[in-house]
Amino acid sequence: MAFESLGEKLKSVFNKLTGRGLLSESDVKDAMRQVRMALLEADVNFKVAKEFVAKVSERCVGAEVMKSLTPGQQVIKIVNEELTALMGSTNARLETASKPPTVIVLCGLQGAGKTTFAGKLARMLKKGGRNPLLAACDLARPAAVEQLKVVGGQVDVPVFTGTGDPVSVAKAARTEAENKHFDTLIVDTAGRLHVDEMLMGEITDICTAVSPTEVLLVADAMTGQDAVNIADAFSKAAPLTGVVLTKMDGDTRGGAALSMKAVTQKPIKFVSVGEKLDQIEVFHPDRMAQRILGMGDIMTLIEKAQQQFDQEKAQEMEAKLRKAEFTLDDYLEQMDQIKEMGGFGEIAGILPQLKGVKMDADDSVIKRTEAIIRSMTPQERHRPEIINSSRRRRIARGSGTQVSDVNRLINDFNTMKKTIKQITRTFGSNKRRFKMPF
Ligand SMILES: Nc1nc2c(ncn2[C@@H]2O[C@H](COP(=O)(O)OP(=O)(O)O)[C@@H](O)[C@H]2O)c(=O)[nH]1
Ligand SMILES: [Mg+2]
Repeated sequence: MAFESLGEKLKSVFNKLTGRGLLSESDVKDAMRQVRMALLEADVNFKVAKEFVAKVSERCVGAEVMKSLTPGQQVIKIVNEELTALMGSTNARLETASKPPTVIVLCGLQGAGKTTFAGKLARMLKKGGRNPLLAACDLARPAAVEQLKVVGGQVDVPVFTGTGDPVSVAKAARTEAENKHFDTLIVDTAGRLHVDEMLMGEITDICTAVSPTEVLLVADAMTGQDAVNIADAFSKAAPLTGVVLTKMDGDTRGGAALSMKAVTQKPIKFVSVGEKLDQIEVFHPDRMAQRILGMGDIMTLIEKAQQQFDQEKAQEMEAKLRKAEFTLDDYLEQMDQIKEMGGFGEIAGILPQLKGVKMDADDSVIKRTEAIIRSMTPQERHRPEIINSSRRRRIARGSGTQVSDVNRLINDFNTMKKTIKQITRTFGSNKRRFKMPF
């Protein structure tokens, strides 16, 4: 998985900082040296890594962190914010032309994934209600036109083809799009093995001929800093508006994703995460930062949660969690909501902190949990720490379960409570963005 090694290294740096008292300046310095090493090992551009660490260090030795009672969490928060800023802060959306068609030219080296991405983008736009046309302007390889036709067929989007030179085919495709009222034209172009003048000339001419709204460089994330250098070279030949990083499903170390914006000033707009035509993601810097830091895709989880949860109830729950008043009664209520969200397994998949909590929210577990909690006294429900072994035996008897079931429930509850507390602490001061879904 991409970024795994970087994420693990950062986590081990943070682990040394969390769960302890005040941080000294040398603690911070030490941690930042390790963060810098981790970034360089992930193939992040040298200058970018240096500037990143300088920025984070400056904020970390500020009063806000040094005097905080949870300095480790503050450091993670700052790193998270700066990683997000490094990758462009917000999602760079695809522009649309004020007068259709919107023309999107794809360029890049051979094998980068242009043709595959053309199909993915066409599919995504079509699903979003647009009416795209693909244009086969890679006339360098005999099989290239055929390949795009196959891809177009798979996503049910027509492919414009022609013979002659790529520039006139692109021009004709634009006319076709205008006449037949396609709102978007996606132009697939030829690649080369290396950046060379002929290729650059061709891209320049195609762009002049079709006046594109978007010129996206498609680059292989696995090539790390090479991808960044290629983007730089292409931006001299064509009015690049953004970058697509492909093969992010491979074990890329992450350098391309982290350095691209800072070095080239071009935002990453999409990532391609597999060979199948639905394996495309809109690039969100904040989500990527959280993924790198091993916090899971919290925004995705929240979006999912928000569809399911009553907002007010979630806020009430969040307040309770903050005051650590989360009780077994609340737990019982959560079980039903977790079930609505697709079960605990799915949540744990998005939010790795919850992986330790082994809990299936299938009907029988929920029924058993309910039975056990109903057999507890109100005091036991509010202060589970008083539940000793004789109480456990009584509860098991009363609920028709085993003592081991009671033990498991109390353990799960404690783990969940602890984990949730950790998460709220990390994100607690970032209220606007983070709402506890539980
Ligand atoms: N694993 C993986 N393979 C990809 C991805 N995108 C493209 N490929 C593969 O990379 C190869 C080259 O892709 P293609 O679209 O023909 O590249 P082009 O020469 O730039 O048009 C093909 O075998 C694709 O299946 C991706 O995101 N992940
Ligand atoms: Mg191709």
